[in-house]
Amino acid sequence: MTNALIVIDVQNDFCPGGALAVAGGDEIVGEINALMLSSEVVVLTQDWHPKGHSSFASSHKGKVPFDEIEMPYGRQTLWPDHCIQGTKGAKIHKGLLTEPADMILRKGFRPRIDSYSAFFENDRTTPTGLDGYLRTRGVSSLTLVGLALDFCVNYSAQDAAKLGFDVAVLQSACRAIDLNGSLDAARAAMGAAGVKLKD
Ligand code: VGL
Ligand code: ZN
Repeated sequence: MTNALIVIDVQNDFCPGGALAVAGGDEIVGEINALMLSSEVVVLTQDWHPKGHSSFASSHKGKVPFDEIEMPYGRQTLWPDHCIQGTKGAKIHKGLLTEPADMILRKGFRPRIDSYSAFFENDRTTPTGLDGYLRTRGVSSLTLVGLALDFCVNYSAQDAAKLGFDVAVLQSACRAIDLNGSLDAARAAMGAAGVKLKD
């Protein structure tokens, strides 16, 4: 049974000083570096939005960050502009090792749809290709870490469980945005999906 470490969105914009800073987002870097060095398969993900992305509040007249709107694929939280392709904010945090990564998967690059999950975009059907990559490498179990626990880690973990992977989320190596109870809701949803929540 091959295990893969999936490191979600440890990027400058999700760390203190970034556009969508997650409290303590940079504190997890050391623990993740150590995990990478002892993992057989390592995948990093990178939130990678074009300018004017539809998940940005600035792209919708009269909307402010953290409002919600109805998109053709369902409800979407609107965010501050973040992780714009080629900017400093989109770069992987400089403390995070990238040499141990076998693959860096970018997501959220389609202008009209967001992608929290590393497996499917927010319509929950458009695949990113990660499922095929992991299966063809013989991976059957996953350890997820990174940012943010209640959004991209949560969506990725639930999708991975639905796809049949044995999934653990290592919470000590995650930090959350915690928007209107989103952290408790995420933990409950991951638990119901069969994701193992580890401290
Ligand atoms: C994320 C909100 C918007 C995340 C990405 O990485 O959790 N959250 N884009
Ligand atoms: Zn994003």
